[in-house]
Amino acid sequence: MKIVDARVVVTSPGRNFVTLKVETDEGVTGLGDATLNGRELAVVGYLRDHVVPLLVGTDPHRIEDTWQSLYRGAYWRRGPVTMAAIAAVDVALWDIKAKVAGLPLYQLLGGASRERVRTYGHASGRDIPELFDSIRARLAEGYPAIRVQTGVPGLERVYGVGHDAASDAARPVVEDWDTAAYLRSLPGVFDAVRQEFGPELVLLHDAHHRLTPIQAARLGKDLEPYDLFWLEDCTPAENQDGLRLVRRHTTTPLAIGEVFNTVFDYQTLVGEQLIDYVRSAVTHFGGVSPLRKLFDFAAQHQIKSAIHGPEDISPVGMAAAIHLDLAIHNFGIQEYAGHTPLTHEVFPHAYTFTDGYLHPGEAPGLGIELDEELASAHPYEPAYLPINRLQDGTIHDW
Ligand code: EZ4
Ligand code: CO
Repeated sequence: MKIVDARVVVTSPGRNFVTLKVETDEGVTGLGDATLNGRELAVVGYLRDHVVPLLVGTDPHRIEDTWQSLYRGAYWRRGPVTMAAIAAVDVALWDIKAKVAGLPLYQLLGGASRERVRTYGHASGRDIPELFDSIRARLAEGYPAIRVQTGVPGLERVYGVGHDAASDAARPVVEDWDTAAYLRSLPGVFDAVRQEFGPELVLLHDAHHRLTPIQAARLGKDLEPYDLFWLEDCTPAENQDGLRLVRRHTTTPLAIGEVFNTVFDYQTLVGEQLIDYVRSAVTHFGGVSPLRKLFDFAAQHQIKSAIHGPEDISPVGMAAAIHLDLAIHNFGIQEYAGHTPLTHEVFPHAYTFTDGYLHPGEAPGLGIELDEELASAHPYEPAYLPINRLQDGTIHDW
């Protein structure tokens, strides 16, 4: 079997998605997601100009060898553009292999370790009443776990609260930040949520890398009474040493990794068990092959999976995630923000979301297709993630 062509399709059925379609001489095709929110076209160029020409003529069954040749052969290691491009190839080749085998991908990854995949959804509100309405909406959709984000008193516009959480303008929108006000207000928000919704609802919170280690340690301690499932991205975790301090001071579980793209980013965090959940996405981590290896490394330290699943992971990336979630032993939870109805039409899929749980379905391969005609009717639209400024104008981490 040989790869005869590979094409990159960019479509924007609500937001931008980059998809690689690999074609073989036997007519079997595979899809991979290469979407890098706000930097989409960098990955398109990487794939079109430097990866597709290398794929044509190779054997699609040699997934590991192809992965290693793209990773090592580039000489320039790691980074989100490279790893998103390699991820798209890896996932497309797994799709082809599983289709040829006539099996859903999870069967090739060891088979199902559970019946269904638990998810969490997003609730947010500028104030408590708006937040409660949002939580009730997620509960009505069946979500068994909910990420809670709120406005901060005195701030006009906070990331992910009361508007589209990601790429929503052709230039970055400016949002506000004030760490002291946030640290003062958030414990009261969780107190109100617990009083309204009781002790059993599974609650999460994302700090979007905004805190220093000592601030994160304080927040973790202050949130302990509210029994969070996790506190996510409490600090910019590329400073891995900082997590030692956070960890010494709080028993609030920690989740990190959506911006990481190789296992090397996790050496200290996993090796010293400084976190509880690894958050990388198939799409940004070089694909199913390396993410599976990360989960095996994490398992040695009783750390579980929590694959990143915002709206900007395409249904192709989501499908790959759900197959992995079903197969691995140390599954924790799957983020699932859902997609617009038009996105589901552009990417018809076998996976299902029922009562808050996902299942990859039983179609051979990833169980996903791309309606190229519909995709081409919704072309790329320039869009950027917002930026964050303190009240004096200083740029801040998210
Ligand atoms: O900010 O996917 O946990 N989810 C998140 C997301 C990310 C976006 C960035 O593209 O933090 O909302
Ligand atoms: Co996050």
